[in-house]
Amino acid sequence: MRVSTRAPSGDCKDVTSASCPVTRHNGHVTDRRPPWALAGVLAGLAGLATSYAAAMVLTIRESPVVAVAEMVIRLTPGEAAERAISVLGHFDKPALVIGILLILLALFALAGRLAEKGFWQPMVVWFALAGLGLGAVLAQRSAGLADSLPVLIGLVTWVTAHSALNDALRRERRRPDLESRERRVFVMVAGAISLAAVGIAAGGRVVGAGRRHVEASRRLLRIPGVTRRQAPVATSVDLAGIAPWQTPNEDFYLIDTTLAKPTIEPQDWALRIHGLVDRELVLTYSDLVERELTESWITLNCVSNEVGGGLVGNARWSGVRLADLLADLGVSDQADAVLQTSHDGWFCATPLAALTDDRDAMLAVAMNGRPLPIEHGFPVRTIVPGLYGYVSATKWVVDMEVTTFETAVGYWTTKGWSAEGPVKIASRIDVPRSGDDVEVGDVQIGGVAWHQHTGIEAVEVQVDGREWERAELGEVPSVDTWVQWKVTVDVPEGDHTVRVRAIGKDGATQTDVVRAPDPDGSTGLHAIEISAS
Ligand SMILES: Nc1nc2c(c(=O)[nH]1)N[C@H]1C(S)=C(S)[C@@H](COP(=O)(O)O)O[C@H]1N2
Ligand SMILES: [Mo]
Repeated sequence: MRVSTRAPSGDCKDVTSASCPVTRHNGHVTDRRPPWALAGVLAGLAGLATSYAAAMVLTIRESPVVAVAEMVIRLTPGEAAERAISVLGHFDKPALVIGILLILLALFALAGRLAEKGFWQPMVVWFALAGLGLGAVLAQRSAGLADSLPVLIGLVTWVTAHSALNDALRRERRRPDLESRERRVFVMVAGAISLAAVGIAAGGRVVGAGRRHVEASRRLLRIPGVTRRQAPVATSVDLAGIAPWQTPNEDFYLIDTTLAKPTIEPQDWALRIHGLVDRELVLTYSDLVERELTESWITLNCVSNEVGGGLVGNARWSGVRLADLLADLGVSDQADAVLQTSHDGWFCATPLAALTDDRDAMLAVAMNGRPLPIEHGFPVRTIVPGLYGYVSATKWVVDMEVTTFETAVGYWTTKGWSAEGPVKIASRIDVPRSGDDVEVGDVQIGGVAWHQHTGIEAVEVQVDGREWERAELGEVPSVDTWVQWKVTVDVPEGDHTVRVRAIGKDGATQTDVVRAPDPDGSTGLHAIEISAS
């Protein structure tokens, strides 16, 4: 008896053609669509699994799917979001994530079906989805490049797994007579990919659980007198668009050489102080917080910051003064440096004088009244007012050797950056933004200026080649923080350049000589272009 050659959908003469969904041999009709769609779904799930595992292992942030969900929430108009939340109750976020996963499954299947048509068709789906994931991940607060890795790893997995499965399917199509054996190849490849994906996701979860545990200890940690809110002690300059005087932890810039941030439980942390001291010390976390705690507003900045750049922030740091600690241990006269090492193996050499003079160099345990965020060095980091981070601000610090600059070098010093890193005076225009159109007449210009441990005496602004005009400064608690400033200038019609310069409390004016950050910090004046009409 002849079996109908009518396909479940459509009819085709050449059952081996790429567009034919039906194969016919030995009198059987087999719909080929499910394997193609299945290949797409399996490959997509494998991609999701590795991206999830990568997110767990590399960062403490959410996986790309959750990032997309959060972006959807952010982009949903308030009213619609509220209605959805009231309908779905507390399940709004899981419901959203499940919804996104279902849409993803459909798109994975679509990519699978498109792969049957040719090599490049599924690419549209691959890259559109990866693009969306990247967009969502990078739109998160204080996202860094590392945050895009899970999406990229997921994409590579998806494409590789999909190609392997499609190869198996194509071979099958070329040799319809070998169907059952080749099917086995497909089943084996699919099985291997599924197993690997489950294994990787589970592995990521285990590693991630360790991270979440440290995050939980961190959140529950209360340090008497330290973990509390406190209003900034500075008077803010009233001009929208200037960086807030106190930088929220989530917005604080991040610089380090490690991809997977160290996760250290406070009870597992210890700092060894040794070298040219009379008495060595191994300090535990409870030893540390039982000592007298200080707090201080300190602006931290990175030597790599370009003129006008954002690698600078100001926070209230709480911790133990290093000067007191080192005095207790008795430091040898020969020493002039402290070689600091972090849990992740990063190291820097810090001028001893900056750790023993009257400034508030400290082993910090809290930032803005919260235990240090993991990525900012939890549970303990060093903060030294007046020095760039690369020679001083060791996150996850576990070792301090009192030594000399003759023998000690830091990680960045070995790469050609200068050994001692005193911060340079700098100023930045935050409003208006370069390229803005403004109205002719009075224009308010504002921003921040800093010269930690020297202090800012004045800030001046210049429109084109005119006279320098003095700005009004916010009041600050000490010379260790940045200062907000603003000034109203008269701007005639046309295009203009506005420049800013700071004058330190030592009387020195910020130089206009342009230098790159390498080897000891950028110099030059920040300038913006505006157009008045
Ligand atoms: N363990 C460790 N600590 C580190 C670094 C690093 O790479 N690893 N980078 C330093 C540099 S170059 C800077 S500018 C500051 C940045 O601190 P933040 O990420 O908390 O802003 O940390 C410093 N401490
Ligand atoms: Mo830095």
